[in-house]
Amino acid sequence: MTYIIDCAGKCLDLNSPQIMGVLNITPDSFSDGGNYLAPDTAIRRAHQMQEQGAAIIDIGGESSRPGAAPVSIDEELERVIPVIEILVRELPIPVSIDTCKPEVMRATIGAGAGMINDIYALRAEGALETAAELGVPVCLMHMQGTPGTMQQSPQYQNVVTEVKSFLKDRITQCIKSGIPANRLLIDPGFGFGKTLEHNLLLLKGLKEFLALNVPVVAGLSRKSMIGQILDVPIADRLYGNIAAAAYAAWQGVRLLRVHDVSETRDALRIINAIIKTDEKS
Ligand code: 7PM
Repeated sequence: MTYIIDCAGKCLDLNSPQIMGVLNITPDSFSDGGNYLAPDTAIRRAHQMQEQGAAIIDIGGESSRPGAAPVSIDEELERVIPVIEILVRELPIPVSIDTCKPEVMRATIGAGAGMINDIYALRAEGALETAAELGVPVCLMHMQGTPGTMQQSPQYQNVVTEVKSFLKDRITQCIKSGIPANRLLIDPGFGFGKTLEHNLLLLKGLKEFLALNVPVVAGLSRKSMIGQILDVPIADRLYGNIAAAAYAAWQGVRLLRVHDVSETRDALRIINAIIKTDEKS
C-alpha cells in the first residue's frame, strides 16, 4: 500500500509520518487565538511552518472550543479565503480547510485548498454530497456530542471499539456517496468528547485504527490531556506534545496535526530513521 494523496494537484506523501501545521485564523482559538488574524501574519506563519518541515497547512476560521461563539459562513470565509488564495499560490505544499460547513468547503476548495478536515466527519446536512462533488481528500474525525457540550460527561463502553466503528461507518458512507477510500483519512479526535482516560486508551490503542486501511491522523498538540498529565499550562506543554507525537508516529499515525513544527519534525525524523531500519532488515 502506498500513501501518496493528491490534494488538488499538490502531493501529500504519507509513506513516512508527516506534519500538518495548525494555522488558526480566529480571534478566540484556545492556544494561539488572535495571533494570526491579520492575513500577512498568517501567511508569514504558514511559510515558516513549511520551511520547518510541515507537509500540509491546516487552516481554520471557526474555533471549535467548547462554548465558542458560532461563526457565520460569511465571517468564516472572510477570515480564510484571502489567506488560502495567497498560500495556494506561494506554497509548494497543500493547505487543508478545517470546516464542517458545505458552503465553506465549496468556497475554499474553489480558492485552491486541497483537503477538507472535518471534525464532524461530514455529518452536517449536505456535507457528504459536497465533499464528493469537490473531489478532494477528506479527513474524517470522531467527536462525541458537539463542541458546546462534548466535555460535560463523555461516556463509552469501550472507547477504542466505539470510535473505530464510528469511523468505519463514516468510511462506508463516504464510499457510498462517491468518495473513494484512497481519498480518506481518519482521526480519533483526541479531546472531542473524551475524558483523560478515554484519550489515553485511544492513544494506547491507535494501532487498532490501522485496520481500517486509510491513513490515520492525530491531533494531540497542546491539548488538555497533555496539560492534565503534566499539570502545566499550554505554554509549558512542548515536551509533552513531542512525547505524544513520537508515540503516535511509532504506532503508525501518518499525519500529526501540530503547532510546534520544527520540534515535532526532529522527533519524527528519529522515529522514521528507526522505522526505516526495521523495514530493511
Ligand atoms: C479548542 C478545542 C480549540 C479544540 C481548538 C481545538 C483536531 C482538528 C482541532 C484534531 C483534526 C485543537 C482543536 N483538533 N482536526 N481540529 N484532529 N483532524 O486542539 O485533533 O486544535 S481543533
